[in-house]
Order: sequence, then C-alpha cells, then structure tokens
Amino acid sequence: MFSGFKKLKDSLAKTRDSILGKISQIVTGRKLDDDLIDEIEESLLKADIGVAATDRIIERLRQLAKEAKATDSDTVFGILKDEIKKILESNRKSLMGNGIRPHIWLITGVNGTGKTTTVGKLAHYFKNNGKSVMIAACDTFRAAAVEQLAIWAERSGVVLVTAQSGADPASVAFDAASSAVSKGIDYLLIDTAGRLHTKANLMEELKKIRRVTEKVVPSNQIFSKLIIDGTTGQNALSQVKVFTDAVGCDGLIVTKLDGTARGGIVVAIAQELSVPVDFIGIGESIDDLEAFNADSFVEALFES
Ligand SMILES: Nc1nc2c(ncn2[C@@H]2O[C@H](COP(=O)(O)OP(=O)(O)OP(=O)(O)O)[C@@H](O)[C@H]2O)c(=O)[nH]1
Ligand SMILES: [Mg+2]
Repeated sequence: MFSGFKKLKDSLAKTRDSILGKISQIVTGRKLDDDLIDEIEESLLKADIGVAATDRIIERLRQLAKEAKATDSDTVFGILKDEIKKILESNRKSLMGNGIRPHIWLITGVNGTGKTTTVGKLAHYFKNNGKSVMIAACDTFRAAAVEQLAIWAERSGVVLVTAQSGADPASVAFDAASSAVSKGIDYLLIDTAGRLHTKANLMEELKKIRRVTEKVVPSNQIFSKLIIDGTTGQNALSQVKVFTDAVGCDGLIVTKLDGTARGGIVVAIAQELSVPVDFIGIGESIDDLEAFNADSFVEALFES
C-alpha cells in the first residue's frame, strides 16, 4: 500500500508541480487580494483543471479574501485541496460489478490513447481480484494490433478471441460475447481500433459493435469505457462528449499520467462531465494501473 502510494506520488510529480509549484511561488508572502487571485486563476487554468473547476476554487478564495482573514499559502492550498477532493468524489460507483456475468467492457478511444495496453492491464487487475477474464481483439484494422493484444493476453494469462485481419469487428465482438456467456466468464474486455471522434463512419462502426453485442447480453451488462490520454489537455472533454453520444460512457480510464504536467484534466473532467474516472494509467507495465481513488489522488497531488 505504502509503495503503491509512493508510485502514485512519483507519477504525479509533474502535475503536482504544474498545479502547485507556480501557485506556491506567487502566494508566498503576499496578501490575498484581487491581483493575487487573478494570478492564481491563471495558474489553475494553465494546469488544465478547466474553467468550471477553476471558477469554483476562485469563488472560495474571493470569499476568504472578503472575510479578510490573514492568509498564508497553507490556507490557499487547503482550499485547493478541499475543492479538488469534493470535485473528484462526485460520481463514484463500484467497479467490481454486481455478480451478473459476463460484464462486457467496450474499450474505446481516439488513436494511441492506450486502449490495448489498458486492456492488458485490466485483464491482469481483474484476474488478480479472482475474476475470470476474456479479451477480444476487435481492432481488425491496424496491422499488428492482434499480435500486440496476444502478447498482453499471454502476460496476464487470459483467453484471447481473435479473427483474421480485416474481419468485421462487430462479428468478432459477437463471437467473443457468445463465448464469454457459454464459458461463464466474469469480464470480457473488447479492444477496439483507435478512431477520431470526428469521423462519423468510424463512430458508426463502434455503434454497430455495441448493437451486435446487445444481441448476446442485456445492455446493462455492457459498459462503454473511454480511454483518455492524460497528456491531451482540454480536447479530452470533446472526446468524452462525442463517444458518449455514440455508445454511452460509463467510465473513463485516464492514461499516461506519469510524466505529464497535464494531469489536472482529471479534475476538469470530474467537474464538467458526469462520468466517473474508474482507473488511471501511470506507466507502461502491467501493474501500472490504479483503481481511481479521489482521496489518494489528492493526497499524492498535495504531499511534497
Ligand atoms: N507512460 C505511459 N505510457 C502508456 C500508458 N498507457 C499506454 N502507454 C503507451 O502508449 C502507447 C500507445 O499504447 P496502445 O495501448 O498501443 O494505444 P492504443 O490506444 O491501443 O493505440 P491504437 O490502437 O493505435 O489506437 C504505447 O507505447 C504504450 O506503452 C501509461 O499509462 N503510461
Ligand atoms: Mg490498440
């Protein structure tokens, strides 16, 4: 647990710096007046936590300034921490499911966000939690996509369902869902090809995968999980909106939070969209996936 927290803390170092580093420099030794509040606002916006979350925090700071209490950087950080925690704690729900099976996770997202890697990590995660797992290679578009997934299936020791390159991804999903039902599998993870949310025909293909899968299991057993690249910044918000319109979105997985200064996007998403973050990706290895926990995320963000 402790080493897990240290890893999370290390991964968030650049985000911590971008949110707190600058603010710490400007706040120290100054009175909390309009000028300082404007500067804090600018820093928060630059740290990718978004307009809505920034407004919320700035509102609290203005109140504090009005009350004219003596204010030091600890007080300002206290407010930041408080508000960010409240924002992140909204929209939580259970990850491990409710006993019905299979749970089918449709893993979607734009190109290169980390879908295939995350499928591999999730397979390992669920298996470690005593669940049986199957993965389906529905990226029949990109050469070598199936091989990449096969390596992850082997690493995590789970069954892989594939088809030939160029096959209809919806038919692969149908076969995998049928097989998961007949084998009594707990989790079927469907890896899909990367697609730009602006390409209507590719979004139609995704809808078809979902539609066909719904012929095998009731729709409340299908969960659309969108993979967001944590280095993307505010564009992530429009990705969530478009994928949600196409196939719904029950949860997000934000990857590549290690090594980016833009992890504030997790806060922006929680404030502006009613979709929970289920997991975060903090590295390229099989263990570099964490079930998202608002409390440890904020503690890791604020502990120096
Ligand atoms: N540092 C870091 N790298 C990651 C993480 N998740 C994925 N990656 C890397 O991101 C790159 C793309 O990952 P993939 O899993 O192939 O992404 P994808 O979304 O399946 O890509 P397409 O199928 O081409 O759309 C790889 O080099 C991964 O190792 C993460 O949490 N941290
Ligand atoms: Mg992929």
